[in-house]
Amino acid sequence: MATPSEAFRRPELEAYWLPFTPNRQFKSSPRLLERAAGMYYWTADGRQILDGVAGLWCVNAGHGRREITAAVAAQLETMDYAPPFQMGHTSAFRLANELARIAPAGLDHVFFTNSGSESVDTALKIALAYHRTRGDATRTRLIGRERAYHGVGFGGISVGGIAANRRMWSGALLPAVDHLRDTHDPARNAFTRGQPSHGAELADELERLVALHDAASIAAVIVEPIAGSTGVLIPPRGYLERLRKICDRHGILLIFDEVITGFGRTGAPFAAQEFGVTPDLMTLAKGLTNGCVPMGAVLVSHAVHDAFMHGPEGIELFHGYTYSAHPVACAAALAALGVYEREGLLTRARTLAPHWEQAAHALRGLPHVLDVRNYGLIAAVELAALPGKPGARGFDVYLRCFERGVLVRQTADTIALSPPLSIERAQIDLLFETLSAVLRG
Ligand code: PXG
Repeated sequence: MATPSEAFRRPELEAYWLPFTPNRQFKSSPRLLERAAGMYYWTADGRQILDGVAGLWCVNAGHGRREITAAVAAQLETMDYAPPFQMGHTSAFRLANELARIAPAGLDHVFFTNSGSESVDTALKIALAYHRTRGDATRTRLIGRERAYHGVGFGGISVGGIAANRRMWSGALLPAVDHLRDTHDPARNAFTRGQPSHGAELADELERLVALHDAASIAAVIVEPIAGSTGVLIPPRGYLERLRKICDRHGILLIFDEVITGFGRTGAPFAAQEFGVTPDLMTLAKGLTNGCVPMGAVLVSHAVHDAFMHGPEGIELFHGYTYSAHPVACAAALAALGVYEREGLLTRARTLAPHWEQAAHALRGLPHVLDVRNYGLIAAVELAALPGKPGARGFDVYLRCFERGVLVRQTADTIALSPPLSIERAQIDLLFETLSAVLRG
C-alpha cells in the first residue's frame, strides 16, 4: 500500500536531491519554474510570477539580459575554458581591474572563486595565511556572529551562526572560533526605518572576546554588513564603525561578507561604501554575474596582498579552484558590470529607497506583523509564529504569495524581499499589496 505522499510521487522528480528544501514535501507539491525575463518568472503551468527576491538575491539587473547572454555566448565560441594556474586570460585581468575600480578605495586585489561559500572559505584562509606569513603564527582564531550566514563550507558554517546549519557537523567545525552576539533587538528597534539607533555597543562584544582569548590569538572577524538570510538584520548606527576601530586597535583583520549586499542592493556599489567603513577583505558572489553564471570573488586590501609578495619566489598562496576566473564567468561578470553602470543600477536602490520604505512600512498594523525593517532595496517583515509551530506561518505566507503571483523569501517567520534593482515603482506597490492581501487573509 502506498503511503499518501508516495501516491503523489512523480518518478521523474525522484533523482534530484534539492538543497535547503524539505524534499518529500516539495515533491508532493512541486513548484517548477520554466522561464524568466525582466522582473518575472513563468511557472511550468504558465503563471507569471513577480520576482521579489532577485532569484535568490542575485539577479540585480533583472532576468534574461541580452548583453550578458551575448557576451557569454561569444566567450563560449572563442574560448570555452582556460586553466587558471600558471596561466591567464585577458578578461580575468580586466574583471579584476573593474572590480578594484568600483570597490572601496584600498581594496585593490581580487581572488576569484565560484560561489559565496568558496569566497568565505577563501577569505578566512587568506586571513590566517596573512598573519602566518608575517610571522604572527599565533593568530589562528576566527570570530563570527550569531545569526550569520556565510555559506556552507566548513569555514563558513564554523563562523556562521545558524544552529541548524552547524548541528550535524558540530564535531568537525573549525576549532578556534568564537561568535559575537547578533544585533537584532526588536524590543528597542522594532519598525525602524533604515539603521536602528540602538545597539552600537554590541560591537564592544569584540573587546570582551579580545580580553578572553587575547588579541594575539585572533586572526579575523567576519560579519555581513546587513545579515540577509536570517531575516535582514540592519546594523545599528555606529556599530560597524566601532567594530573597525576595535579591529584596528588589536591588529585583527575585518572581513565583510557582501555576497548579498554587494552590487547595489544597499544604494551604493557595496555596503562598505554605503556605511563608510572599509574592511580588509570583502567576499562577493551572486550579483557579480547577475546570477547567470556561478562566480565569486574576494577583494583584498593592498596591505594584505602585499604581505604575501615578499619572501622567496614561488607560489605565494596554495589555494585556488579549477574554475577560478572561468572565462565564461568573467565574460558574464564584465557584461553585468557594464549593464549595472550604464543603467545606474549600483546606486538606483538609493533613489527607490524612500518609496520602498513607505510601501514596506504600510504593512505595520496588519495581522501578525511584529516588525518591519528596511535598507536600500531590502526589507523584512517579521511575523508572529503560530503557537508551537515556528516557521509554519512564514511558509504559509510564502506559498500564498506564490499562488498570487509574487515570489518572496521566507526564513522561519520572517518574509524577506529584495527584488532586481531595475524594479519600477508600480511593481514595488504590487509586491507589497500582494503581501498585504495575504496577511489580511
Ligand atoms: N555569504 C552570504 C552573506 C550569503 O548570503 C553565502 C555567503 C553563500 O553563497 P553561495 O553562493 O555559496 O550560496 C550567502 C548565500 C536566503 C539564502 O534564504 C541566502 C543565501 C543562500 C541561500 C539562501 O536568504 N545566501
